[in-house]
Amino acid sequence: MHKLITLLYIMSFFIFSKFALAETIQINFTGDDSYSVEVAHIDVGDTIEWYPVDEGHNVEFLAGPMMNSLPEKSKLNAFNSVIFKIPGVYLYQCTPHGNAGMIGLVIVGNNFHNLEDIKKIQLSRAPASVLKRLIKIALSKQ
Ligand SMILES: [Cu+2]
Repeated sequence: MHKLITLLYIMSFFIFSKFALAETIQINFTGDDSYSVEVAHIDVGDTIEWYPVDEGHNVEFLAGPMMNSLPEKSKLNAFNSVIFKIPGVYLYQCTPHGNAGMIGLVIVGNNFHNLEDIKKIQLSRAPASVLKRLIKIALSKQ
């Protein structure tokens, strides 16, 4: 019995510490018009920070689990930070380079419930093909 209680205690520690220790992931804008991390897998409550290491880029959300309250579009060349509280798949692009394929995915809580909505987003040829590749990567890591 004592062992069971100890085990439960240790398990609860891991479960709660996972929520308590929210992580921050860094993504850079790169010189070849891309994001340094194209597919980010994070937990609910984690933060993503985008750094304007290369000029002329930003972060504009195109889709997410709550279509009527997507994170705000960031300014060009600006640091951007978003805390993700709702599980699901988020799609974003760089406003000037989205049509060239500068897009990224964020998967929050390993939750793909809105993946079909993400696939339905109208994109031009280059980003549509990048999105297919990124979805494959995302699903392979789930
Ligand atoms: Cu860009």
